[in-house]
Amino acid sequence: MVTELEYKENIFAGTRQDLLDRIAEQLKPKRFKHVQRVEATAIELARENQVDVEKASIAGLTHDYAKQRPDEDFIQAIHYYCLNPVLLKYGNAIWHGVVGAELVKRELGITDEDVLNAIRHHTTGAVYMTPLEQIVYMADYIEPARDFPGVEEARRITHHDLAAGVAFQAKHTLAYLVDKNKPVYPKSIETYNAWVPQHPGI
Ligand code: DGI
Ligand code: FE
Ligand code: FE
Repeated sequence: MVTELEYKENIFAGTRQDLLDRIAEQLKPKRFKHVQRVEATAIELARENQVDVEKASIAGLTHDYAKQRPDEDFIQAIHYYCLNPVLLKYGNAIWHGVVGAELVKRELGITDEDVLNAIRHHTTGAVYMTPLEQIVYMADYIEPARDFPGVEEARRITHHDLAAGVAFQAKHTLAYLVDKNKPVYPKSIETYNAWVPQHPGI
C-alpha cells in the first residue's frame, strides 16, 4: 500500500504526508489526483525493475509540481537559474518539467539529482535516462486514468520491458506533435533518435 510507505532516505525532509500537503497547496484536485496515480504506477514499475521505491514515490508525486504556476514564474526562473534561453520560445508544456525541477529543488529542498532529472525529463524524455527517469516518464503516460488509443499496448510493453515502453512513447508523442503541427522541442527529437531505432519491434 502506498499510504504505508515510510520515507527513510531523507530525500525529502518530512513524511510522505508532509509532501502530499505541500503538493496539494500547488495543484487543483484533478491534477493532485493525477500525481497520486503516477506515484502508484511509478512504485509498481520500481518494484518490477529493482528501483528505489522511495525515489519513485517522491518523483511521481513531484513531477507536475509546477504545472499550474503562471508563465511569469517560469520566465523569471529561466533567467535566474541561467537555463537555456531557447526555452523562452516554448511554454508551460515544456517548462513545467525542465524549469519545474528548479522550483522543486528550491521550494521543497529536494536535491537528489536522479529525482530532479526524472522531473526535468518527464515530458520530453532524454537521450540518457536512468531507470528512475524511465519509470516516471512511463508512469505519467500509462497511469490508470490515461485513455488514448494504444494505451493498453503501452502498458503491456512497459511492464514487459521498460526501455521498450520509453521507445513506444517517444515515437507516439513525436507522431502526435507532428500531426497537430505543434512545435517539437529538440530534446523530444533527440529522445526519438536515441530510443526508437534501437527498438524496431515496437
Ligand atoms: O503534464 P502531463 O499532462 O501529465 O503530461 P506531460 O508532461 O507528459 O505532457 C504535457 C504535454 O506536453 C502533452 O500534451 C504533450 C506535450 N509535449 C510533449 N513533448 C512536446 C510537447 N509539446 C510540445 N510543444 N513540444 C514537445 O516536444
Ligand atoms: Fe507533466
Ligand atoms: Fe503528469
